[in-house]
Amino acid sequence: MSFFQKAPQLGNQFDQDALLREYLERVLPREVFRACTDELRSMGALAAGLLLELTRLARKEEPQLVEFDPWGRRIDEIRTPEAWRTLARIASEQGLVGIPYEGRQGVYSRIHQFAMVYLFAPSSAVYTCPLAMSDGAVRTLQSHGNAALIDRAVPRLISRNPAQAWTSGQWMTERTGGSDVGLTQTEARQEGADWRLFGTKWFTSATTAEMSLTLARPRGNPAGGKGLALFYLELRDADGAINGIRIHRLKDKLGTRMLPTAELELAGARATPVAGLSDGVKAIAPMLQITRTWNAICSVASMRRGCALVKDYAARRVAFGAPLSEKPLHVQTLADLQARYEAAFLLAFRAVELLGREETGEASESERLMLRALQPIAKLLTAKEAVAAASEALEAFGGAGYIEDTGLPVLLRDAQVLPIWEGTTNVLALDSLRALANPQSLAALLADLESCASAAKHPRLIPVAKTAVDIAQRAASWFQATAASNPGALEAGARAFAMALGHAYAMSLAVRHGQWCVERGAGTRNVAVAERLSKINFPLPDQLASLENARAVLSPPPNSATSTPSMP
Ligand code: MFK
Repeated sequence: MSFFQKAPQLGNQFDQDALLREYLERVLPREVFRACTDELRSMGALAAGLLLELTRLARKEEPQLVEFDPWGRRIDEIRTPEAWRTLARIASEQGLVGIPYEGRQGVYSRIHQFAMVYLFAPSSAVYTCPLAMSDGAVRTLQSHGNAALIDRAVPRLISRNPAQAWTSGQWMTERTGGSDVGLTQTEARQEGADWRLFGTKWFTSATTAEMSLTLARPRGNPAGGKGLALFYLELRDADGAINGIRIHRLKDKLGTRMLPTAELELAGARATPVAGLSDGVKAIAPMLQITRTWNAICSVASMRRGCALVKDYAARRVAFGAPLSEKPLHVQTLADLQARYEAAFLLAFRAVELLGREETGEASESERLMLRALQPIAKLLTAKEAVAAASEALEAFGGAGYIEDTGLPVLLRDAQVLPIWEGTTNVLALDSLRALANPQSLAALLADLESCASAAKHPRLIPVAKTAVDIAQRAASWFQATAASNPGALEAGARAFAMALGHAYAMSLAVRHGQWCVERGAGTRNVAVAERLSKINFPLPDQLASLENARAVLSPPPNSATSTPSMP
């Protein structure tokens, strides 16, 4: 008789997600939890049904750039499939950008929003990208208080009416690079009352947006990030004519292929300064803080999707005489995936909680400092974890995980962008040093970590709490000693430092969550998660080989040829 493997199945992604429900019950007042439940459940159903089908359709028909109309006029139009546009409609109807600005759940509105985003993201064909940038644009415009731009753009960006809703781009990357934004070459020239932009943007994500925030250097300004200014522009006028922009091509990317990412030229695009004519990097930072939070939540959502698929499949797939779910080595692998996902979840949502408190004026000074430090740490750790998890999840399917029409490989390809865009792991590690340069920030983070760890009463949680505090204190001691004495070693250890500190903090959050679950009679599953996390090693910076060793490893062998290798 022929044998066919069974495909993994997804049920309602809210009902099947024990961690999400426990977490929301813990952090939300009962009436807020009740108020959000119906919406979350219906998003959970969409994520396993209609959205999943739209994603499958969107993948079949990638966006196309149409440069000219049939009569030779330049139109620079990006055509997206019907499925992508339906995803856009659903996102706006569900208020995925609007929820925190509507503020129905007060200080909990960001948790409400990001719980919805978390359910939406893995079935969204990466429509989360334009949403993240739109959210970041609202926050940026509001934080600069430019009333005319706020009145014009914000109601559209947060609209639940798809016919009125806009999305925003965030054009920061040029040929000079995506990390060192101070090298931006785009020039802003004043012509009468107008500002016009001239330059090339090398990566612009979701270029179908109606507006964008971008950086340009007003003519005569000095080099570097301080000489840049933040500009607002609209891509088309009321008649649909493009605003001095030429779209050169769509990027041929490893993943996120449903998302139109373009290389474009600003050839006199009309633009408006958002916040003065200098300090552009600082002015766009509010955008980064929001999009990096989206990135962390989308990373966690990707990990959750991998876990859900793999767990379901393991119960169906029989090999060597038993379901995979009964095989000891497979059980170990799946438990690692699940525990690491739960740590990432708690870390990312902690950043969300603090963001909500900051935006509603409820955050204390220590919470504000902690949030600033936690954002880069949460972004970098969850993104790295998401790639590793996607790779492991594919492997758990054997060969099927490598076959396109199972829909599995896209999980890995789309995850790989998460540690790249919105700042690479190393750039974010350096940003965490920037944030922690204020000694009160590290003190605030450590105090919160210790407070979470001190929730441990269950005998199995007490040693986990101790491990979390020990790791954090060792990381902090290294940071304080090295920052004062050896900037080179500080930079070289920044990634290990941020990862270890993030892991220790996540462990302390898992301790607090595990204790809460025990106390409400929900069993010891979360205790087991915390115990497993305490066995995972993230090397501390003082355990790494030194920078001198790294340089020695990379030094040319004696008498080596000096010819320059070329790309294939
Ligand atoms: C799924 C959801 C994801 C959505 C994805 C959307 C699509 C993605 C499209 C993109 O990827 S867009 C490109 C994203 N690009 C980046 O994230 C840039 C990465 N590079 C950095 O973040 C660099 O660290 C940075 C450009 C900020 C370094 O520039 P500088 O000019 O060397 O920064 P500097 O001089 O240290 O800081 C300038 C000011 O900004 C300082 O303030 P002061 O002038 O008051 O001292 C900094 O404190 C402030 N600043 C820098 N980073 C900050 C910040 N403030 C708050 N938060 C930050 N993160």
